Amino acid sequence: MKNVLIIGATGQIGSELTMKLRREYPEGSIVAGYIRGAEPKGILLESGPSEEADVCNGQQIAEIVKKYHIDAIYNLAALLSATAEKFPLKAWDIQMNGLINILEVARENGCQVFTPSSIGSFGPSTPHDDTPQDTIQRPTSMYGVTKVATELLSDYYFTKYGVDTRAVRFPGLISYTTLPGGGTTDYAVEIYYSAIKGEEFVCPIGKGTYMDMMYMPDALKAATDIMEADPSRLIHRNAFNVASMSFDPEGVLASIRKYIPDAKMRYEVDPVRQAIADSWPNKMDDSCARAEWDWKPSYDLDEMTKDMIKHLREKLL
Ligand code: AKB
Repeated sequence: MKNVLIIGATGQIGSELTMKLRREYPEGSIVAGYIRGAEPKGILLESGPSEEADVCNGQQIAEIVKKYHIDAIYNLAALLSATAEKFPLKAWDIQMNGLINILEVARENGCQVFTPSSIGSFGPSTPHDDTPQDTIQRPTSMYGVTKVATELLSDYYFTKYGVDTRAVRFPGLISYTTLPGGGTTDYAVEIYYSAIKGEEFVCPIGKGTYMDMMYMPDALKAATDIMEADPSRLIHRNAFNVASMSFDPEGVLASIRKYIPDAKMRYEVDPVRQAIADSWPNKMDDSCARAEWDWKPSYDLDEMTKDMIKHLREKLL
């Protein structure tokens, strides 16, 4: 994999994935794809090519793929779960019509494609503990509906046309570089910012609500390792459960208090986010990813907290 197009390169995952790929493939073109109003800035702009790449504009994507001889596309364009509940048609348009544009371009140009799925692809009837790789997927949110359809459509393009589609089901992702926006798991990032600023955190997710979470370096490793995995070992493709930690708001607060003892939190539960969180797994079983492409995370909750606090202190204080 040498020439890569990242669609959504200025978002939470894209901003860090683009930089990682540029470090790992200095000889290739790692193109930062953005939409108008979310242009790359600073090091992201200066360290490599960038192009306007609207997932809903198949022609625009095809031109970029041809111009840079793109081998792989990371399709990270999505409205996250809480925002998708507000704008379900827009979420459908970006996540489904956008995806089919990408898959068609990939089919015509021989590209590999990564379109992430999520813990959001599961629903209330899914087993919530040790959620298996292959299990019931009947989500009740628009985000979840699009994520299940993403998995199916990506598998379809692989079996029908041989497009090399691969993906993981991301947990809530925690990072200090770019804030997420509109997700159910965003609280697990925001609580760190509040603690560093000495502000009381108002938590929109209720006590005892466990969800899978992951630190960004592990998420980026999952995204690149699955794309480089030996295809002869892959029994699954779209998409693998990947897990590293599971906690509720009390758990992350307790971890932060090991470093910032006076960190404060109170609850003001948002019913929309809470309903989504309640329908998602408490903790996924990722043994297929471990067996088929040697997935292994590096960070647990306390290791992540230590690193987050160190970097956020440098960034914010
Ligand atoms: C969200 O909360 O919507 C996302 C996700 C888990 O996919 N972070």
